[in-house]
Amino acid sequence: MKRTLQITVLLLGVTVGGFAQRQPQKLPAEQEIFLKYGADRLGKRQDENMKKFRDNRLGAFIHWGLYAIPGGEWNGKVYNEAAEWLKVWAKIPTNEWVKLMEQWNPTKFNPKVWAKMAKKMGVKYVKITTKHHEGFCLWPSKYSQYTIAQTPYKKDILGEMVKAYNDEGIDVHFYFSVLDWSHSDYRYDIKSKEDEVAFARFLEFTDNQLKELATRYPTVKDFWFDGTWDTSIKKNGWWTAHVEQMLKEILPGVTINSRLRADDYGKRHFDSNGHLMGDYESGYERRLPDPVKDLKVTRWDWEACMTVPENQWGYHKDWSLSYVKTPLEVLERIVHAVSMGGNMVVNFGPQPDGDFRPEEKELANIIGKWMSVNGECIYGCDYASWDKQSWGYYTRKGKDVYMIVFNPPYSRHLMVKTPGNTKITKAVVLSGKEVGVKEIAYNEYHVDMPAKDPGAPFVIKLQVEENANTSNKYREALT
Ligand code: JFZ
Repeated sequence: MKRTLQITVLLLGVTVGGFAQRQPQKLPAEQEIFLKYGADRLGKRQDENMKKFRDNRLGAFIHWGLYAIPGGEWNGKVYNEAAEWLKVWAKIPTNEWVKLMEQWNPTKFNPKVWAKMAKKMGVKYVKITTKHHEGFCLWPSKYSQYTIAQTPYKKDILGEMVKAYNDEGIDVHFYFSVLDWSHSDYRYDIKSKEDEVAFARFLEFTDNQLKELATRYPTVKDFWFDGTWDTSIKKNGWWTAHVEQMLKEILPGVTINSRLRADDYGKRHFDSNGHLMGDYESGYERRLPDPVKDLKVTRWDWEACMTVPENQWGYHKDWSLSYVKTPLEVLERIVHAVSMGGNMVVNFGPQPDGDFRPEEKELANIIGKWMSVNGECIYGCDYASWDKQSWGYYTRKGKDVYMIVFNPPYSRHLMVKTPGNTKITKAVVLSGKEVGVKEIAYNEYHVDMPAKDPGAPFVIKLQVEENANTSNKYREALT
C-alpha cells in the first residue's frame, strides 16, 4: 500500500513536473523503490575513459544533415525556428523532404580542413550528428534507404570525418536521434497492439543501426542520444537500459549521456530514486547552472551544449533574425561551465557546400587564440570550491587555482576569499608577469590587476599553500 502510494506520488511528480525532471529528489536510502531499469551506479565514473571525457572540457557540435540545404527556407518563406526542424515547421511530407538527398553534394567539404579548424580552436572532441530527427544517415547504413550512399556524394562522409578528427588527436562523439521522422514504424505513443508491434520493429532497427555505428567506427568515444522524450520510449525504459548495456559491451569504456534513459516508470535523466542514469547529465541545453544556487551539479559529470544564434543548430541562411552571441559571450559560457565542473560544446552548422559560414570561422579563430594562451585554466580543470566573486570565475587543477577575470573592478583590486587554512603565496598572469597579492584580512586577499589592462578576459594562476595546521586563535576565540 505504502509503495503504491509512493509510486503514484512519484508518477504525479513526473507528469506535473515537466522540467522538474532535472531537479533530482533524493530519497533517504530506506525509502528507495526497487527499479529494474534505474541508475546502474551511484556517483561519478572514475575510469580512464570517463576521466578523458571530463578532462577534455571543450568540444564542438556539428549539426549537418539535409536541413542544411534549404537552410530555414521553404517555398520562398523563411522560418526563424530551428533550421533542422524545418520539415515540421513547413509541414513537408517525408517523400518530399528526402528528395533533398539528390542535392547533397558538398563540393567544398574537406575533412582535413574541418579537423584543422577544430584543432586550432582548441576543442578536444567533436560531436557529430550521425542521424538527426529527419532520419538521413551520414554513414552508408544498410538498414535505411536514406543515407549518404544514395546521394551524388556517395562516399562515407562520417567515416571521413572520424578519420580526419582522430588524425588530429581529437575524440569523436556520435549524436544519434532515436526519434526518426522518416521511419514508418516510429510511434509517438503506443495505443494499440499494432503500435506495439510496429514500435518493436522500430527498436530492433535502431539497435541494428547502433550496432552498425559502434562496429564500423570503433574509435568513437561517446554516444549522445536525443529524440527520446516521446511516450513510446518512456513506456519502454527497459530498452534504453538495454541500449546502454549493448553499446558498452561492444565498446568497453564508451560514455553515454543521460538523455537516453528512462526508468521503469518513464522517469528520465534521473531515476525515480533521484539517481543520475547514464554517465553524465546532458540536460543543460542552451542554458547553464546558476553559479551560486546550482552547486549540486558538482556531484555528477555534466555537459552543456549551446547554439551561437538563439536557437539554430543546423545551418540557417539568415542569422540576422535572432541574437547572435559574440565570441566573448561564447568564451564566458565555456569558462562558466568548467568553473562549475562541467563540459561545454559549441555548435557549428556547416553550409550545404561543406564550408563553414564566415561567422563560425571567426568564432573558432578567436576562441582558439584565447585557448592557446589560457587553455591551462580549462583542460583538466574542475570546480575550485572557492566563494564566487563578481570579477569572474575560478577553476582548479590539482594545487593550481585559476582566476578567470571577465569583469575587472574600478578599484583594480581583485577580491579573493580563500577557504580556511589556505594561503596565497604567488599570483602570475598566464603568459605574463607576476602580480601583487596582499592579505587584507583573515582568508581575504587583494590580487592586483596586471599593470597594463589586457582589455580582454585574462587568467591569473594562484600558487596556494594549504596547511591543515594553520589556525587563527582570534577567530577560534569568537566561536
Ligand atoms: C534537440 C534537438 O531537437 C535539436 O534539434 C538539437 O539537435 C539539440 C541539440 O537537441 O533539442 C532539444 C533537446 C532537449 C532539450 C531541448 C532541446 N531539453 O532537454 O531541454
